[in-house]
Amino acid sequence: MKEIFSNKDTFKGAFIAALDHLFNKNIENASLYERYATLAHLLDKKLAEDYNKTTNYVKENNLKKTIYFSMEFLIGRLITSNLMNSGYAPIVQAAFNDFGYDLNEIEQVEADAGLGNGGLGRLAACFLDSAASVALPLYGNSLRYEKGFFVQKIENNKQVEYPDNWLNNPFIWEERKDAEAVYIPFYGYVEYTVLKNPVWVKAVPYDVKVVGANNEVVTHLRLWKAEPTSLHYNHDEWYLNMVSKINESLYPDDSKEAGKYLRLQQQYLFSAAGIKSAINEHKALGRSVKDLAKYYTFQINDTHPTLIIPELMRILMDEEHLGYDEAWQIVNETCAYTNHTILAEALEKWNVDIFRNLLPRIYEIVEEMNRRFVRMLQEKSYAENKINEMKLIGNNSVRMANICIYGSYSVNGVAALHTEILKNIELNDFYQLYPNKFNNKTNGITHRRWLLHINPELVKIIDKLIGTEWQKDLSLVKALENYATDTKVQKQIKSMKLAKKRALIQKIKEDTGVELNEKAIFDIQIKRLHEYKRQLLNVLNIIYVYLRLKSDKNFKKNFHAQNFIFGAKAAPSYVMAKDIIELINKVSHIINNDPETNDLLKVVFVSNYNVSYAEFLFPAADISEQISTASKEASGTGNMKFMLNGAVTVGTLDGANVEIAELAGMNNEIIFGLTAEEVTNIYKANNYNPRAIYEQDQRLQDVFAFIRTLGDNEHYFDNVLNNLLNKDYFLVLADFASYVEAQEKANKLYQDEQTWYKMSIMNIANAGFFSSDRTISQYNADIWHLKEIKF
Ligand code: 26Y
Repeated sequence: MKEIFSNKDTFKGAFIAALDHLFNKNIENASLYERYATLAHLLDKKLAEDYNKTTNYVKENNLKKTIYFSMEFLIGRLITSNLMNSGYAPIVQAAFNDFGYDLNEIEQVEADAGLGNGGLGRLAACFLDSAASVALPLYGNSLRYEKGFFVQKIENNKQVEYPDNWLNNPFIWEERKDAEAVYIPFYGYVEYTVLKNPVWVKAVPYDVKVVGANNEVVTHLRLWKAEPTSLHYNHDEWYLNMVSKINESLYPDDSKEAGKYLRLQQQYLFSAAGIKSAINEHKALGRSVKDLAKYYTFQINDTHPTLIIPELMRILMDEEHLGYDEAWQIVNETCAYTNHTILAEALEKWNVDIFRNLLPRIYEIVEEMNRRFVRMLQEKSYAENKINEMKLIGNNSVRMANICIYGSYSVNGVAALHTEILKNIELNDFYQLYPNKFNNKTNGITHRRWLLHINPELVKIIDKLIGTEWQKDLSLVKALENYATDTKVQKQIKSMKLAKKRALIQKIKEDTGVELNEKAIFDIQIKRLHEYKRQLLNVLNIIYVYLRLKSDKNFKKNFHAQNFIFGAKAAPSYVMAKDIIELINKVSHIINNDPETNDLLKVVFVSNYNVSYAEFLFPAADISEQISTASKEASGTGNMKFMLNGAVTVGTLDGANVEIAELAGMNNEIIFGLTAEEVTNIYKANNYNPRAIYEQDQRLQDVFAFIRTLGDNEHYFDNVLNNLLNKDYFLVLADFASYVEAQEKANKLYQDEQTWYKMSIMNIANAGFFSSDRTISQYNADIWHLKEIKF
């Protein structure tokens, strides 16, 4: 294999032979898929060498590992990162040029691995890339979902969900490892700590290689698949159906009881299987379970893998026969927890009956943990109401975050502000109890995908000015600051943006039929649809601008054309979020077809926003919309991708926006709205009156009147409007005036090119901190303490 990728000619020869061998085709008659599959096969085989080398190194040097447990890994297309990180992209590119193949087109044949739905899953994917790239033995652990997060189509202005059958074509990058299968029990009953008569499920690992950048390190992401096993005596319909459901989809509908069982079952399956395979490996290497913490950290990505804590207790006590205290100490030195949520309703809780029924022995262990935890609090003279809030089981539910904090040696938030809110407000009781566990790890993104891959135009500009070393160490991009006011460089940034806008314009034209003006400001909000992210605030301003363009000549004269672009999926059962999608689409049709404003204002909702779409959107943006209600967005990571590609943030001081503004300079972003502290005070005072704001603001009245005309009947968007008037929990109306002002300021600033591109360059130059290489290095320095793989 070695020689195949060593130069263009050997690669060409191998490719021709493989195409013939695999598909009985030649260069001319091979289909796009066959070209792709042949390339992927060859590359995966080649990567196996580095994978084996890495595996052996880690084993022979007895290196500690981090297992990153996450329900989601939103990895997108692997062909992209694998070609780039392995360093073989230029050879393949050259060979394909000779064949008359378009590598880009071939890459696009690969379905996005949509094993996630949002920020948390994409963060996990960036972490895999970064950990391998900084040569740390970190391995992902998750489920092999047969269907990814749904494919979104917009029909009749509404979101419609279609299944994402991403595995329809074989997933070339995975390797099934039968020999490492483990068996997981559900249901049954407990007699003297022994689980009797359980329903056994076989869990088989599928390993997907993760390639470090130019360092020959290849780790893996382990995806578990549930299968029937002969350990279970009766393969009846119920059993087979139960097993087959486990891997069917990510976040199955849990509005009914069966769905809740299924979700908990998914969580236990990948948690228990991951722990079991780590312990099997640990013991096979002749180590004592008492030394587990020396060799593993189990990082818990949000609460979904919480069950590793009681599961590890179970193994240590029931299978390894350690005493409770000794087992607990090991668990407490091995597990670490990352929190990604502030919204109280998002903190996971499981109904006690479901939990106990599905996982009887695990429930007993959680009960015992709870008993000891409560006793400890009592000994410390905690008041009863405090204890009731903090205990692991309360109000008939098992509280996953509480288990995580109690069972972990590290608890981290994902941005400075987020961690402060956790410490001082949301988790303050726990912080007082365990001040040393709490720490911050501000999120990051892999600049390899989110700059090197998606924006070669910008890479070229930077390379020319400061050399190429920054590609390895993104903090060095800071040197670009020296050129912030250089008009020649500013012009280069402007033409980079134009090139990226043109590519996006073409894609949007193909997808939606809407033709965007390339001279306009590209103002983009792409993220999950959630009320706290306030896509609604964006729409209200758009409508206001539209009405003003039609009524105020002076405003129109001074307004620079602006394209507002949205991409967002709403959870299938989230009615309000779906209403907002419909509102955006309705508004866009009216605005885009109004000849009076047509050349100045366009609104586009791109459907099925995913990693691959994101790759077109981030580089084309002038304005990054980060307008969540302050205190609600834990971090955001899209904000960092925009920044790195030279967009200016219009945002609240929320999540990582705070650090973005600090690093790039407050005057290089457009910050508006209530602060987190003000928001908290409004909630505390409990006297927020959105209707009063509405009644005093003619603009809001006009915008609402416009929305009321959109329905099929007069009351169509009542749901949305009444919510704003009567409740407005996310303070949309409170921030409206300030947001309108920020938008006006942005539009004006954009017209002053020297100022705008200075701001843009300052953003790029200060994005170095947001490399996930930095984030991972901090996790390692403070939490994991892994040694580097050094060949
Ligand atoms: C349904 C329930 C179990 C659930 C499913 C998914 C709860 C939460 C999630 C996902 C949360 C998520 O994606 N959080 C985001 O994590 C990012 C990475 O840290 C942050 O940047 C972002 O602010 C946060 O909303």
